[in-house]
Amino acid sequence: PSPAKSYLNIEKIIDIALESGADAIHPGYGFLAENPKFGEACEKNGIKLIGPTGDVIHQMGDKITSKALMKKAGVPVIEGTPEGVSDIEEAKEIARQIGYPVIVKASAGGGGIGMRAVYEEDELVRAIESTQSVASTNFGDSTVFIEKYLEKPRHIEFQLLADEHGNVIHVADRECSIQRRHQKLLEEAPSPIMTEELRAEMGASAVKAAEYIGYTSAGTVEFLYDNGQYYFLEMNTRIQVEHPITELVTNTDLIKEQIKIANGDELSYEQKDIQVSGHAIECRINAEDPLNDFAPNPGKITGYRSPGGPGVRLDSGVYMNYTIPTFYDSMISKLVTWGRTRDDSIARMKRALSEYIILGVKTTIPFHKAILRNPNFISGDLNTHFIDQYKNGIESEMVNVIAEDLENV
Ligand code: MV4
Repeated sequence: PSPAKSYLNIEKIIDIALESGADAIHPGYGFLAENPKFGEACEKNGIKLIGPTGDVIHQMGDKITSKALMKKAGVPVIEGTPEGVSDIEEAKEIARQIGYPVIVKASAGGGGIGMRAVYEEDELVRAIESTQSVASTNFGDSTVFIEKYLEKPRHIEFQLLADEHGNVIHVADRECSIQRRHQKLLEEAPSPIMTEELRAEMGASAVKAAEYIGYTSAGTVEFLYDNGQYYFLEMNTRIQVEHPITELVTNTDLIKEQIKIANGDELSYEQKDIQVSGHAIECRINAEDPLNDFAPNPGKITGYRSPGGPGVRLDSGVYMNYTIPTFYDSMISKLVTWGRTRDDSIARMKRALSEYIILGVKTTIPFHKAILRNPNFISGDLNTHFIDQYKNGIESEMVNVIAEDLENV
């Protein structure tokens, strides 16, 4: 099954929906979720797309637009240029005012493509030109802007639910700092640094953001957190891969809520119903070789045993003898654990990972085992450069883990 023939074939999906009499489609969290063509195709055929409106997806896709809207809404944003920069002298002046380091970002950017940190004025012109060129090639829009560069921020995001009757709530926070090349690998809820006060404050900002733009459905506001301050980064106008950790700590069903919202129902929860209980961790299990730059490793699964037991949730798309195709994203399952405390959740994840056997393809399981042994991870001392920062330690721990696993076969 090539992508053209299956899940990315919009026409075929619409045909199947019409044939089966479905009046709504959940687009998942892949390419269809924020695809305007898919939204239009659904609308044309009288099928409700379970998700936000095309309007807000479009608005939040442009970084300058979304940042300006959030500033107007009263949500903290990172200091920078309010519009695109083209004049080099003006750019230099602004960067001087902000103070180095600054970052040049493409307004149409995404997935970490089209941004460059700049540490001194000498590098500024080249950074602007190269970011413009990358942006033009990748997004067909060369608009760039400048803002203060935060060197080691945390990525903390807030889950939102909004219905078509104007009710908006936040469903608490997730810490997503463990990323590699802008691919999240391990997420947890709540953030290790979260307090009730900070959650109330950041959550209120996230709600304000959604209210201001008239958001509906499930969504996420991403913040960078640095030095006791938080700043709006981006809004994700879809349900995300890591939503299960939120479900486990808040005892909610986010997909059910999305379906109810699309049906015109009111939210099942009020803000006061959302209480965080315990701690959840998600490890993304990808068919990748973590010791070879996370190169995709598709192929046939020749041995399989899944973990289980208390506090373990496995959302999986694979099984014994399944062949992982080359066409798609390499994520094959999500292993999620819940515990009363962060330490309990870590202990359960370690046990679950030790039970989880996947033979025939290399996976990210050894990477997760190594992370869970890292003293800085255990103490909750995280930032978006964590993996780069501890690369050598993580890699040598992976080698140990793999050797230990072989002994235990
Ligand atoms: C930043 C930043 C530091 N300072 N902006 C990365 C994805 C892109 N959409 C925005 N990103 C960043 N923007 C300022 N002013 C650091 C990052 C960043 C990052 C952010 C979230 C999660 C992981 C990250 C990894 C590297 C850089």
